[in-house]
Amino acid sequence: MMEKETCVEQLISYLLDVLPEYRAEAEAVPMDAPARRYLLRCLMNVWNPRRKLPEAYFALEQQLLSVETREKEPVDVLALPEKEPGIALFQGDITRLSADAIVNAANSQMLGCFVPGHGCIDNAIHSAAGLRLRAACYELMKAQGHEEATGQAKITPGFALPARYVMHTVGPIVRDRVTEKHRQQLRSCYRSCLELARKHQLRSIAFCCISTGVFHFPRREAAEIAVNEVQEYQKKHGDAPRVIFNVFQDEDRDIYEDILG
Ligand code: AR6
Repeated sequence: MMEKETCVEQLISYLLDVLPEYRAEAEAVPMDAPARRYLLRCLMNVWNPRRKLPEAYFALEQQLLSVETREKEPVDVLALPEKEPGIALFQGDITRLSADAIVNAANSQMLGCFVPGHGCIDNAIHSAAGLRLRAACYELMKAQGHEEATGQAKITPGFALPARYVMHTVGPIVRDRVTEKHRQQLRSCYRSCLELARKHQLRSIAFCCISTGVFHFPRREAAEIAVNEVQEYQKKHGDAPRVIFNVFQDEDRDIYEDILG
């Protein structure tokens, strides 16, 4: 592969060809490697899938992202110790997980996060998987013809991620207090993903803490619902996949440690 920095510059240049409105801003970004890499991420985040990129962009992006994926040291989820039969816990970045599927906390547009450099999981997953993920989501959503309902899930390849698939699910948005409907919708997110996993005969699935960030579902209650739904499902289906609860923050780790004993 060409030098990483050259690769980043080439990818920025491809993106600016289809996003000329960002050219002036991009030119003002200093030439140091971390700033240029961040610029690339931001341009990827704002890319509209109707602006056609050349195949060469996707090929080069795949090269860069797969090197970065290796550098982040993928974690084999089947090697994680189990908290109870069929359930493991992992604290850290979900884009490191080498699982059959990781679960993304999406929104109803289901095209990933368009806010440049945003810290949500949707942004992290799309940025690490590459723009073929947004293109794949765009095709699915175009075929569907309407926004994704809360509690449903869709599956795409993982592209440059170490995970084979990504499941995209839309959790409930909590405004002031949690209602029974919110609880049912959150249960449904977990169940829909587990159903998809079984349908695709997957052996492992890593869930993030759906809805507990931007969507404001209280963490403790969300974790109780998540664990309960997974346990019930695994009890009912002998061929249910191994589940990894992926926590990011210490507070969530403590909650899951407590619930899983
Ligand atoms: N790895 C694992 N977990 C993470 C990571 C990561 N790299 N980054 C964040 N988290 P959120 P939501 C955790 O807000 O509440 C997006 O903009 C984070 O600590 O990402 O379902 C979508 O486009 C939290 O526990 O998702 C939607 O518009 C969890 O991921 C909206 O946010 C979920 O936080 C969805 O909101």
